[in-house]
Amino acid sequence: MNYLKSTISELKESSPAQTEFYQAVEEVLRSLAPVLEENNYYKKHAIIQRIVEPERQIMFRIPWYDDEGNIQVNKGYRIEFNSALGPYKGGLRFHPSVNASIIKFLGFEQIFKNALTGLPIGGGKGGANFDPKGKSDGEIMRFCQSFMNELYRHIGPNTDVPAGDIGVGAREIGYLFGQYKKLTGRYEGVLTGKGLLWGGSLVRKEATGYGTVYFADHMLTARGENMQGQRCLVSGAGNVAIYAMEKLYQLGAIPIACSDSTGTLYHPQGVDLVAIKQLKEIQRTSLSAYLNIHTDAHFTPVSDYPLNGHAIWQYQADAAFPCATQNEVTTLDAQTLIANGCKLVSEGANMASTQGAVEFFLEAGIAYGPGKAANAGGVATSQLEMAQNASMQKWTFEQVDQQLLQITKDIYQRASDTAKEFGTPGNLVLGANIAAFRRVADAMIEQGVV
Ligand code: NDP
Ligand code: 2IT
Repeated sequence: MNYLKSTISELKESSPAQTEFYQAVEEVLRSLAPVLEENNYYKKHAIIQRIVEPERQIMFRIPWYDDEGNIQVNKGYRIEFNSALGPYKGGLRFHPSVNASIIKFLGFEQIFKNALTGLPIGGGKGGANFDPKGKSDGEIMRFCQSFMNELYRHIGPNTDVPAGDIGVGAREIGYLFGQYKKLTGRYEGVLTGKGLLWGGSLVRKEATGYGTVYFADHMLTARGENMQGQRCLVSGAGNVAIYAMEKLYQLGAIPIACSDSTGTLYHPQGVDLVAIKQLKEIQRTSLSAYLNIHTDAHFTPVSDYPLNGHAIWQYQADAAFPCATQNEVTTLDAQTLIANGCKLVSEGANMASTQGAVEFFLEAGIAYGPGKAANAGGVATSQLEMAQNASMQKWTFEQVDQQLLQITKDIYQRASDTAKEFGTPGNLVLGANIAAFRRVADAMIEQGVV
């Protein structure tokens, strides 16, 4: 594994202080040992050195006026990481924790995730260190407009197509699209996750959550089981978590807990999804307000739980769906889950589990779907939105949902077959990473040294 050590140490020199990025690279490179060590082909083409370096990184100033008339300044990013398989594609994250490392890890993951879908999309990611919490609608709009004042010159329906991620949903995509249109005079599919009245696709809103549950179902089917009656923990209470819970109910499973940045909600009879949508999608408030509706539920504030673990993973359940953010499942959390009988983890969030937690799941032999395979339904449906925009068509909910189901099945099959090919059946981390890498690397080689 010399190439692993040397790559990481070179990255530490050339791109200092990017911990999350090193973590994402290390996870992929560990899996690639069997393909890299067995022949010289990829080495000869310097594929590893090329694939860890973004094709282009854009960093920019975002000045905007708050409601008091003060000028605020944020930092914006767009990383156009790899275009071997298609136009750069990936979301935008607005969160105070955003920095070059976070955007780079997300962009790196996106290359492989997008490759796994089998669709013609390259990898990119962007965002800003902007905190949408407590901001008025006017402030959100002015921020989005200022963000687009720079971004518009770098994106386009055949070059780079951003979408949502943490802190960026339909409202923000609307303001971003409006400003793009104002600046360019073009009405085109430059963003995905658009509203249904103006070029959006049915099922895109639901796709990541639904897809993560479909992926779980494929893992269970291969083990002769299904989702019926499974008691589930779903972290987060945003776009991915809400629609994961919706699909769980549709498949006869029971989400018994969810969480947000203020704490964890536990409702053993099954979380009331209508109430959650009202609190999180409409009122945009803390989950603790759920107790005003259901006095028998339990809420644990974030501050009441030790730092190296997360309250949601302490509850006994059959399956876990981390759908909030990176590194939200630690080794301690993984041990707790397994000790309590959890037999499936399907990641809606990107890099939801730490390296230690991943190793623990693999050793325990549970069904483990890593984010880049399990949450790819979101970006896949974005590509379906691009296809509808380009052909000026609008498909029905059922047409899109059927394709989403089939794409998640194909991703599962690709990862599972590749794991078998390399003698580690069931190891979907290795299977997903190798299957995706071969597609991207082979396309890069065929396109020459560019
Ligand atoms: P949202 O902003 O809609 O929701 C995020 C949820 O997670 C919120 O409930 C938020 O709490 C909580 N959360 C976020 N960051 C933290 C944190 N640092 N600590 C505690 N809680 C946190 O984002 P999405 O649902 O879109 O994204 C969730 C995850 O899924 C991310 O990892 C994203 O990268 C990944 N993903 C998203 C896709 C998409 O299509 N949107 C596609 C594929 C992956 P609060 O409500 O208090 O803010
Ligand atoms: O992480 C992801 O895959 C996303 N945030 C969605 C990307 C997209 O382009 O739909």
